[in-house]
Amino acid sequence: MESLKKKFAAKALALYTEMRAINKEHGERKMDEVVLRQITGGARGIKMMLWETSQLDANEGIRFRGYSIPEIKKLLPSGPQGEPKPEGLFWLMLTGEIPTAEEVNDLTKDWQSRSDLPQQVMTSLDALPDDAHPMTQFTIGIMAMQSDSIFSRRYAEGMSKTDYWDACYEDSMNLIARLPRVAAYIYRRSFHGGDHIPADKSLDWAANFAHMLGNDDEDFRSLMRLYLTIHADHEGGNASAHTVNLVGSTLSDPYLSFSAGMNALAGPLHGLANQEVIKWIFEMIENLGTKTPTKEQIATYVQETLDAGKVIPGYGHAVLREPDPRFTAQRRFAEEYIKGSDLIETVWKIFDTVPPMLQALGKVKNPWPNVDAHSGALLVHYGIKEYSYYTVLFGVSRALGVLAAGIWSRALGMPLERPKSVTSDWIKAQLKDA
Ligand code: FCX
Repeated sequence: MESLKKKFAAKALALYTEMRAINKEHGERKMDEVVLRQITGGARGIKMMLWETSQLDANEGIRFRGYSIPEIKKLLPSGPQGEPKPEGLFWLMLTGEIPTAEEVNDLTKDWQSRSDLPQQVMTSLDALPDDAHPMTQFTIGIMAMQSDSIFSRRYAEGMSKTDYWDACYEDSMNLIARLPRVAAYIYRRSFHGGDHIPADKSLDWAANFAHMLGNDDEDFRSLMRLYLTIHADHEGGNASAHTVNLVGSTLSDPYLSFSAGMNALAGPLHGLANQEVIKWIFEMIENLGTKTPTKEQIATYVQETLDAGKVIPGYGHAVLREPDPRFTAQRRFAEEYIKGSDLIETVWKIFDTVPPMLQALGKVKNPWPNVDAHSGALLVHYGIKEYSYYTVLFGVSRALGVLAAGIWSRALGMPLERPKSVTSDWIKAQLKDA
């Protein structure tokens, strides 16, 4: 895949030079101000990181290199039913350009050629109990490949700083190529008695993943193309992306930094929310004794969840202040491809019910659904009912964004990340002095 690498190298070198000059001339320019609430409140909104691959607007949602989700759906090369191929998004995030169908096909072939798993991945996973959480298996599967890291090997051999991005690119391409196989292996060993399905090298990245999971329905392939595209990146400050960035800044290789990020994605306030949503809906259905709850019944159940001191999974966001366009894209998919699903109707009724109730609490900054509110119901429809697996799918997609961003970081020569912490005594002293 020399064309992608060459194209990236040219763009990265130009930006490296430009940013050096900008830093030199404007390095002391004030770009932000920090208030106490941000220090004690999870660093919300503090601008402290360069992240080329995407940017999040609180009202509009995510843009990948300037393109919104509807634009991506229209412009990127797609599968037979028109859903974008994630390969195209990866290309866009690295180069800033919309690739041609031929460029995307070449990238598919490149990833296929890199996708064979070393035996130690299967051996490591098979040593775990079948019921180990799929996200635990996922990080162990990733770490089992770390001994193959080109970046770590070349660093030990004395690689020059100017070659970091090249080694990082090769590791990232290998890792992305292999992740669907690792993830499918986990799914089949955990939920299908170890009855594994060999890869089909004639298929694109997402369709092959769908195939290895065990569903060759063309609609499911389309869902996987869309799903793996829209979960890929959400700028740099979210917990999984920021973790990959932080760990990568120490020059830990992409296997080490990506697996660290997956441990952040595995938290219920982040990626694990996709399993929590469907678990909460299934519990509601069981509790109410009906698969078609009314909005009034849903409202009662929502109130019980809130009264128990719990959050409503799939709702709220640290940055977004409108319904998440990733939720909307999944809703549009369901409207186009799926008819008569009680579960999906329930997701839509929850969407009509929850926001005013969260708003009424007076403290929730964003009462609207996020990406995780819809995905589970789509997956259940296509037979992926084992919800403890859902965050692995999110993780496979997230690799595209965070690893592309990691290649950018190494190419731009980003330094070790080291923000400042303070003690409560320091804060009190500042207030006294003021
Ligand atoms: N249900 C109930 N209460 C909620 C809520 C929800 N969905 N969302 C926020 N709140 C509460 C907070 O718990 C907090 O309460 P407190 O003051 O008593 O501690 C208050 O509202 C203010 O929180 P807010 O500033 O609005 O939200 P944060 O930026 O702190 O947190 C998350 C954002 C996403 C963590 C929060 O909205 C939440 O817990 N949502 C449910 C879990 C979820 O869906 N996570 C997935 C997010 C994302 F899409 C992803 O990463 O995948």
